[in-house]
Amino acid sequence: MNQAYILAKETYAKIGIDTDAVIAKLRNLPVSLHCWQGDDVKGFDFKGDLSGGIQTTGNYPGRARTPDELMADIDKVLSLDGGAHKLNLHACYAIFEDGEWADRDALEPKHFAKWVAFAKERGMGIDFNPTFFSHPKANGLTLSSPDDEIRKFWIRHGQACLRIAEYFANETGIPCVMNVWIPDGYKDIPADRLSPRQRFAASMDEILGIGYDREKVLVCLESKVFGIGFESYTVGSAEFGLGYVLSRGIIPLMDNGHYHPTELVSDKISSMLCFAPKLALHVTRAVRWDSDHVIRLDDETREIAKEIVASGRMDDVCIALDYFDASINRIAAWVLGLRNFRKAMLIAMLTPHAELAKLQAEGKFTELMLLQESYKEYPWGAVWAEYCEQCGVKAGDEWYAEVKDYEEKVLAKR
Ligand code: RNT
Ligand code: ZN
Repeated sequence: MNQAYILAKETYAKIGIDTDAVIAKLRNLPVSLHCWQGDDVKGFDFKGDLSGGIQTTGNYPGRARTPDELMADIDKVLSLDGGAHKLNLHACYAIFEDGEWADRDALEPKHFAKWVAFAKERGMGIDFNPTFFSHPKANGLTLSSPDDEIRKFWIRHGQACLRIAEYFANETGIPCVMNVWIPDGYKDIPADRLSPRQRFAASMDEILGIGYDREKVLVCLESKVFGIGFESYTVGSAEFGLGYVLSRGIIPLMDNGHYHPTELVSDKISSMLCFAPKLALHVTRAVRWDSDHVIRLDDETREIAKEIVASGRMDDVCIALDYFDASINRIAAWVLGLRNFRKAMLIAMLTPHAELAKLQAEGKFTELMLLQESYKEYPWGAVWAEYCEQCGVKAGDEWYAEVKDYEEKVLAKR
């Protein structure tokens, strides 16, 4: 045990924080790792461009082009972050063998058998997302489409995904968080905002109507304020999402890129937890729009982590990452965002929230500000270094040497 950690442990003990217990808890915190950072959200089932009003920018070399390449990259990422993970897949990452192919409405568990084997070997659960974009039938509306044929196609896709999600849970023995996000919306002012929303709700009801084990599959709905090309209206707005999930007993999912720039998800977490037994998050970083930049250890990331921990409901919050940057080394991007989020969680877990809450309740706002600022100087870096050591990963920025090596030996050859 290093000297800096011994001193840090003493410092934190004085404010009632057991750093060893925090390290153990952080190690067990499952963070759902999005597979789509490795290949710019391309997937394996269609060759076309990414659609749905989301965009990856940059053309750094080394993108994963095949399931094997993506799996190898994920392994690299996992090896550089201590702690527990889940694997977060999109339906477009189905793996077809021997020239076989299935459209989105005909996907079956067998198309994900390789992912199951991959996750099981690594002791991970799997989370899942139906893919309602990057598809010829996703040129306009999907689950909210006025065209019955299109709408039914996407309903069948949602149903197929529900069966696959249950298969993941059965195979891994870990519940699968299945998140629904549709890009549906309009660029310009719609004449009818209501009908698409009514159709979306009806389609969701039809998807959920096939029945599934609610203990095994945790269905979420992710809302959004706007997308590129969908600036005036999104069908699945925040209010739609909240109304739908609470009335159907499913889980709200908040992506912190999906709100107006001055709205903060950190402030929304506690409101959701008042009414929803569980909450899911997509942690990302939005720069002026839902740009999905790599997560930094910035104020809002720290505040989101603080709200999760201070609520005392950490186990009710399903945490997933959602960013995709193709302008820098993709593995480094993946690892930086993942480790930054974990650092934010560590800092939050090293904070005496009950003591601060007491100051708030007593109206001692001067002392509250004083301590909130003072704790920023506490030696969390030494605890992070110890955490990394216990997990067998490199602290500081030394992990980057391994990424560079991988870049030269593997990525450069793609
Ligand atoms: C889009 C949503 C959604 C996607 C992924 C790829 O704005 O955030 O979660 O990023 O499903
Ligand atoms: Zn998201």
